[in-house]
Amino acid sequence: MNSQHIKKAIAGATLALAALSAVAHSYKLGEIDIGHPYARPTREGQTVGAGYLKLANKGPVDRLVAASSAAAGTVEIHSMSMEGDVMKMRQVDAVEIATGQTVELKPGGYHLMLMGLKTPLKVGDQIPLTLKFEKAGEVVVTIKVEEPKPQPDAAAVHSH
Ligand SMILES: [Cu+2]
Repeated sequence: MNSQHIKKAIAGATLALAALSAVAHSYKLGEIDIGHPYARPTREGQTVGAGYLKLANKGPVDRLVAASSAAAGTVEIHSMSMEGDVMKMRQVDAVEIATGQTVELKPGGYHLMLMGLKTPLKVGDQIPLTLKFEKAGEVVVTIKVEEPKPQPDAAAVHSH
């Protein structure tokens, strides 16, 4: 194999990987895996939405420090926690992901607040999102807008 062939083989393998990750809807930035970025649809006139994803870190401790999207004026990193019996949401500077740790941004916990949405989020929409990590740098992922899945457990609890 001459170097030209090797280059072609590498390009082919890279394409195959890209196709695979598109199906799985996950992304990789250095040692950080970004799994399944998604958001819920928003109502007409609602200018704020929330984005969720999973961060798994196999490398040195890192921090998600910023996010931005062409679909929103600004994207803030928020946490949610119970204070007494009230759910409080507040902006945080960063989400730390220790070595070997997986941090899930999910309803009721950390999330990305999409502020100043230009149009409501509709099921099936795909929104670009740039994530910035302190050490790993930046990566662009796609947020998919999905209908909330019915929770079988919640349904069982609510049926009398
Ligand atoms: Cu929030």
